[in-house]
Amino acid sequence: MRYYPPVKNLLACAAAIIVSVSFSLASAQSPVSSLTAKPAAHRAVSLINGYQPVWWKEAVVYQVYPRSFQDSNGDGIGDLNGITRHLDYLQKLGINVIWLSPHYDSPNADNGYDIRDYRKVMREFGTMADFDRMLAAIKARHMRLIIDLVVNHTSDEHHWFAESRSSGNNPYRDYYFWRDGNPNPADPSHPLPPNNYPSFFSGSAWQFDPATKQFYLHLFAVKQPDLNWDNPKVREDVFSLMRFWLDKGVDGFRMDVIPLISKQPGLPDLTAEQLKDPSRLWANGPRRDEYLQQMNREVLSKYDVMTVGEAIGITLPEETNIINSERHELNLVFNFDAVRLNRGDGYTERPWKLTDLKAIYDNHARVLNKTDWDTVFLSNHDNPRLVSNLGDDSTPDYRVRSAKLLETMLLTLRGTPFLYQGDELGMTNYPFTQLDQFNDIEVKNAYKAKVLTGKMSEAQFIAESHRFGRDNSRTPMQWNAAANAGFTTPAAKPWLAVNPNYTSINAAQEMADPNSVYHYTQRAIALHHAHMAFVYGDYQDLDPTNTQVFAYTRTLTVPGKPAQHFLVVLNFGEKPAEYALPEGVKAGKLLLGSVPGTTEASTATLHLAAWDARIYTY
Ligand code: TEU
Ligand code: CA
Repeated sequence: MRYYPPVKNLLACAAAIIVSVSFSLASAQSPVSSLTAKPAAHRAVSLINGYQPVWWKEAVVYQVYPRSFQDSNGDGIGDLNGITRHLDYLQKLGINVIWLSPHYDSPNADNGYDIRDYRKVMREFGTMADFDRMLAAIKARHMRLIIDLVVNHTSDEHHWFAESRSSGNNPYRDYYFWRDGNPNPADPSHPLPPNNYPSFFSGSAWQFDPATKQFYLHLFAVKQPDLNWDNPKVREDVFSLMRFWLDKGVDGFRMDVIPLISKQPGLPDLTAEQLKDPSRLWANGPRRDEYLQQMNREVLSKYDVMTVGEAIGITLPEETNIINSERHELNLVFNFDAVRLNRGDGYTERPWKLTDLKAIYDNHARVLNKTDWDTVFLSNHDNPRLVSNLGDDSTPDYRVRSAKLLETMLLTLRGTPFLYQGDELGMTNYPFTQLDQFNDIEVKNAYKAKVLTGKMSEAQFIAESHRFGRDNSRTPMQWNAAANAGFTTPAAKPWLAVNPNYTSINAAQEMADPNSVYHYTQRAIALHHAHMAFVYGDYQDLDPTNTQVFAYTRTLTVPGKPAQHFLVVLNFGEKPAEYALPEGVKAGKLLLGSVPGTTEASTATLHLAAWDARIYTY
């Protein structure tokens, strides 16, 4: 009997093992992604290396930022029909779950993270019929779709907020946080904010509303008022809109800033120390787990879904409360340790060493239990381009190699990998030189707060925003070398400028080049799917103190079968390295190498070129 056939239906297979009969494993031949929907509680499965096998643990996820993926109608804005057009591309790449950034009706103060109507599709993105067609086309390819759930806040144009702000005794008043201001001795007609909370997007987190002469709380933009989850009616309304999309057939949610839904009781002032904390640990309150458990009980447990929470403002040990499967909250969280490794406060750079990165994954392996599951997340729409951030985009050759190295890491570390659109092409940061090239509210607000107040020079501000600004990863997908990179029609004006390097970095060219980042990523994804050791295998860092080479093994042992051993070696930097493997580990058969022409195999000493990445089995 085959215990873990590559890219096969593990659940059906495991179930077959349990009943231990010799019926045909035909049911195990379908891909993982075609599992029939069944609530987790009803599954009878045997564990693999102590882990309960589930489709979302085996998935490779790809994030689509719809505004920047593909414009189908020449208005310069990406849309749902544009996504549908490229589903074959995504299928060929090998991913099996799409995470769609917000597609709901929104005035776009924060590109859709400010929702006006949760049951409508954003007009610029298309219609509900377009959504349904896209979803059906995704399912027809045996892929799945998770959508963004942004429910810490709404748009100020949501009808709940319109009602809420209209009077102090409106039934929706308590859907948001309204507070009296503090007296302002210097100017009694302009009260001061109720407390000293800063907004994530600069300035105070409180906005005075003249209609009722109170302030409302907005941890993000002024146009993103925070919902009051302490009000049970808010929770019911959110659960209801979740059911609306689940009943349509979506396969789960990525949950925006989910730890923030519970606030500190009484909203006390932050201490000086809390105010300085760049990870904002003050921002999540004591009822978070209670609310997530209620959401699980009343909604999530009734569907076969994947849920991933954006774990902003919480520590790794705290995160395990959310992802521990016995606590029935969410499946996964995004942990920011790696992606913010090189970041100080705001957009400032913090020097980092490879050993810091290793320590993160080592720590995850130690802190997370068999009942938990990790994500591997190195980039998204809020962070710089992967290759520009952690690799080297200074020469074409290093760009390609370091992009491949980072994709290798993403697809072989322990946890469900999340790829961000364009990283499979090695797309880079944009060469920003001036403020008017940015669209992002985070940058615009920071400019007002920092440069216009004289706290920072214009030049330094542009340099920092170029390094870490969110628009770096939001420039349009580079599909081909035609004008506007094939993102929109040549005559249109894209909502955000295309990176000028599109003539040399684009999908068409990379699909024609067997040595491209695209083909390499495709092969790395195929390896991830083919060998369950990359999913359920143990992780062992071979050399935690080595400052240049990151070498680790993934090992899967299943009773009665030979163990599967994989070795991943990553040379982080341009300096070549001779690397002697420790006792007991071999570079056996070479499965994948980032440098074309590499043949080195069956050896205990490796000769690594600049940004060399290799995957071996032994
Ligand atoms: O992001 C929250 C978050 O992590 C950001 O505040 C991030 O720390 C910052 O932008 C980094 O510079 C989520 C969404 O992913 C983001 O796009 C939204 O703007 C934000 O929530 C508000 O919904
Ligand atoms: Ca469009």
